[in-house]
Amino acid sequence: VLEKSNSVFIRGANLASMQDGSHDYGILEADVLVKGERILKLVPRGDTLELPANTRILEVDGAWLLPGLIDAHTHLVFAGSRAQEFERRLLGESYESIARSGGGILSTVQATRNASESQLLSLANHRIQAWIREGVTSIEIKSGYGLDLDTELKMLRVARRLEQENPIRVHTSFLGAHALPVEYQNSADAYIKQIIDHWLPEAVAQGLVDAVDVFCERIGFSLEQTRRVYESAKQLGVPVRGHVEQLSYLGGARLAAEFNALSVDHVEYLTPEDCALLASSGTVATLLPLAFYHLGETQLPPVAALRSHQVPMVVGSDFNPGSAPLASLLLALNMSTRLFQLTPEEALRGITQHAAKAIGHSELGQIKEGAIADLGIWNLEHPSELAYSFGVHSPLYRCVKGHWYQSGSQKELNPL
Ligand code: DI6
Ligand code: FE
Repeated sequence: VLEKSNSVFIRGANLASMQDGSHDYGILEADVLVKGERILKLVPRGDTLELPANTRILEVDGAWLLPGLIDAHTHLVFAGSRAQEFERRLLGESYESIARSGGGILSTVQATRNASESQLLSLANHRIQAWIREGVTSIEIKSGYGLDLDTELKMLRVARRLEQENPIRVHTSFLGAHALPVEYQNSADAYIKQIIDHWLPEAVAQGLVDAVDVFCERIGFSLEQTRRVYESAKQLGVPVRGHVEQLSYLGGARLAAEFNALSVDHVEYLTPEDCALLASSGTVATLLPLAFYHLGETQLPPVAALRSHQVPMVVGSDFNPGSAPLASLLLALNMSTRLFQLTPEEALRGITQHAAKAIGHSELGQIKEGAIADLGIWNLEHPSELAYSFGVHSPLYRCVKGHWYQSGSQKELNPL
C-alpha cells in the first residue's frame, strides 16, 4: 500500500517569514514545501524543485503567508461573569478595591469551583472558536480560578482537552498563586506552602503544567512568596513566568530575570534599569493592551526602554472575565500600536516570533526550513494591515499540526 503523501506546496504567496534577526517582516520571495508538521523547503521564486509524488499544490497568487498566530497569555477557562463589577467600576470603584472586598478574582473562583468539568469545557470550547477564526494556532491558558487542588487540576485538564478537540495547540500555565482563597485568609505563607509542597508537584506529575506563573502584586503575592514558588518550579524543571509590575512596582521582573523566566507580563510599572536585566536573562516582556484599556489604566509600559535594550516584546490578549473580557488577539494587536506605540511590525512579531519565546517553543512563530509549519494564509496587501485595521481580517487557510483548514471552518481540507 502506498502511503498517502502529506506534502503541500504553497505557490505564489508573499512571505512574511518573521525570522529571528530579520528586518521588514522577514519578507521573502519563495514558495514553501510543507511535509507533515514541518517546513521542509523554502524555494526561491524562479528556482525549480522536484515535488514529492502526490503533493497538493496550493495556488495562492498574491496572498500573504504568515506564521500561525500565538496568544501567549490568556485565562480562557473560567465560569461566571463579572459584568456587574464592571457597572460598579464605571460608578467609580476601583479594580483593586473590588478585589479587596471579596469580588474580582475570588468571584470567578466561586463560579469556577461550582461548574462541572464538562460545563467548563463547553464554555471554553465555545470561546476558543474566536481565536481559531482569527488564525491563532497556539494559545497559552492559565489555571488560577480554582485556588484549591481539585479545581486547579480541573481547569488544566480542560485546557488539555481543548487541544484534543480543536485545531490549535494549547500551552498551560499553573497559576495557583493568583489570589488568596477564603480558606487561607490571613495565611498567605501557609497557602504558598501548600502549593509548593503538594499542588504544584501533583499537577506537574499529571503532565498538566508547561509553565508556572505567579501574580506578584499588592493584591496578589509578595516578592518573597513569588521566589518560593519559582524555586519550587525550578526544582521540578518547569519554566516560570510572572504577572509583575501591573498595578505597582514590587520588583517582580528582577526576580523573574534571576530565574531566567520565559516572560514577564503586564509590566506597566517596569523600570528602564530592569529592562537591562530582562535582556541579559533572555526574558521577553508580554504587553497586554486589552487589560490596560479595559481597566482604564494610565501608566504606560516602558516600550522605548524595552526597545533600546532589545527585550523582545510580546502582545497577548490576557483574555479573562475581570480585566480583559475581550476575545480577540487581533484587537490586542491593533491596541498595542495605538495605546503603546508599537509599530505594526513589532506588534506582529509580538504575536508570532516573540510570542513563541514566551511559551518556550522556539520552533513556532517563524517561517524557516525545519520549523513547525503552523501557518496562516491571508488576503492582505501588506502584513502591516493586520495591526492597522480591525474586524476585517481572517485567514483564507490555516495549517496546524500538519492539517490544513479553509477560512473559519473546523473541517480539514480533503486529504489527497
Ligand atoms: N492580572 C490580570 O490581568 C488577570 N489576572 C491577573 O493577575 C485578571 C484576573 C481577573 O480579574 O479575573
Ligand atoms: Fe493575566
